[in-house]
Amino acid sequence: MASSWLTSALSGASRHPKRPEHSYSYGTAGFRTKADILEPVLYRVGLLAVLRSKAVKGSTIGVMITASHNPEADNGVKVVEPMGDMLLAQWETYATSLANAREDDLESVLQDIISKENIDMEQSANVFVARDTRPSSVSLAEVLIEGIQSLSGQYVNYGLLSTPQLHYMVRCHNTQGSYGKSTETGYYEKLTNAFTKLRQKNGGNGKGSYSNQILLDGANGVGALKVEQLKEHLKGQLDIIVNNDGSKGKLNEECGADYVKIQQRPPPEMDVKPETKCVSFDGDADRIVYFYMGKGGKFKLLDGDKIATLIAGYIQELLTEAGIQLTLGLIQTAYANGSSTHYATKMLNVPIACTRTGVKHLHHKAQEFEVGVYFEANGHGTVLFSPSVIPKLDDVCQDKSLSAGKKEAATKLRLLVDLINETVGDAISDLLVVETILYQKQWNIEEWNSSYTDLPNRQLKVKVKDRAVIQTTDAERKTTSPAGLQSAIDELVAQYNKARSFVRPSGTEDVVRVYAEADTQIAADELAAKVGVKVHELAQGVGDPPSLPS
Ligand code: 16G
Ligand code: MG
Repeated sequence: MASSWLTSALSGASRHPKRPEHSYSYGTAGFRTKADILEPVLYRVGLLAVLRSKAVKGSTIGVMITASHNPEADNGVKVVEPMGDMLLAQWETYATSLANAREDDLESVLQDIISKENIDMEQSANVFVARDTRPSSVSLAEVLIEGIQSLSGQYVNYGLLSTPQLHYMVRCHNTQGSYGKSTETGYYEKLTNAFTKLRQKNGGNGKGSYSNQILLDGANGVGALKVEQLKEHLKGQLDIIVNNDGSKGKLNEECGADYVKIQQRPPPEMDVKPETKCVSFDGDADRIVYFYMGKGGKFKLLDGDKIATLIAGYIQELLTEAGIQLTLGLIQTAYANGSSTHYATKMLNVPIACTRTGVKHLHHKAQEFEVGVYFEANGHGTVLFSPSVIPKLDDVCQDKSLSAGKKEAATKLRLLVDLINETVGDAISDLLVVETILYQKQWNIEEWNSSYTDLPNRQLKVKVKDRAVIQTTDAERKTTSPAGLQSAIDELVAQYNKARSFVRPSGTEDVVRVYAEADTQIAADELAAKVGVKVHELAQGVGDPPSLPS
């Protein structure tokens, strides 16, 4: 006779049947597709989250319902590990099998996970649930909860949260509050307490051209709502004006960090005056970019690389002032602008590591340093501090034999640790970190932007028969297949100044991505197009090859 949990799980699944024509994959950012085909997936993710919680002896697991920067009609779901990290790779595979299992196979897929992971079905389970502002998220959350309950899991439904807020809640809860209180107020209090103290310490002589005014593009998403709450705790220290707050426009439509980065222009809804500091979040507020309109109305983007170098440079300065030796590293991907890499190594003296695209790769690499700053150029990033860091900082703060200057620098670093959401890139926390540093330096956005000048660059997509024929190595900077492609790229790159180019199969779209940078925009455009033509030629391109700029 089937166990009662199994009967209950299977009968729930039959209420949310999976259609044979749909297939799903738990990719780098969870399941993500059209919202109207996600119901069976949400139910099964409910089952998976309970199993994961049981597998980690009842620690709390998080489930976030969002499709981030995708259009409003899409949705998605991702699972958060007990310390706030992303789901383990092995469990991504289980998630995909569960989501795709035919109803009559569901029992064996569940039994397989239980036996491989040696799960005690008597163990209690707990899941934290949150969602973004998509209209479809409400009913999808109900289906998810049905899945959790069918395996007798406990749950807390936080309703609307940003993705990083949910990651934070999960970590706080599993570390018995040592990371902070697992409430939304606890989140704002932790961040704004650290922010206020750092602001007092940094003093800001008011002589520079720093302005506390920020024009925010909330992507018509959850970040806009959360910033309004943050403002109550900031008590006027920042003057944040929220645009695209969801009151009229659609989520991510002509707004949001992805729009601004790809279109290289401000959202049309925003009235951007020259030199005004602007910030754009994505739909679930785990990405942030800054921008402004420079002289002559030229759009200027300060992306993840600019943010990362600002933060890494600040940490480096404080470590030097405090006389503390820690291994500090900046983790980038091949997309990082060559100027940012050059600036970090030559001017800031911060070592660089490069990983494959995808947040989890950067996150893992950052864990190899005592202080690991990681950012993708698209604006997703944070800082990780190894467990040895806080005791080292506390020692300096308390050492009476050290100078006041050293202790002060260590205290600032200690506060910075509290200001950063280490679980995942967090647009709100990153904004507070950037504003702290700009205030300390008394920089306006133009001064910050001039720390280095991005090399002109171009990205293109090439459609090919099967993008899996493109294989890469060296953190995606070189191709190993198809034969002859890498040598062709090398030859083309050699014809331009300060040039670099790479190609990689996209993880989220059926295309091959081409990146090129060079000393001028014309050169970067030409190089990207020529590399694109080579990809088309050597990897069985579909449709027309990229055309060369005229
Ligand atoms: C996903 C990744 C993002 C990466 C992007 C690349 C996460 C949470 N998200 O959105 O980090 O930059 O994919 O897309 O890992 P691509 O493979 O299509 O270029
Ligand atoms: Mg996002």
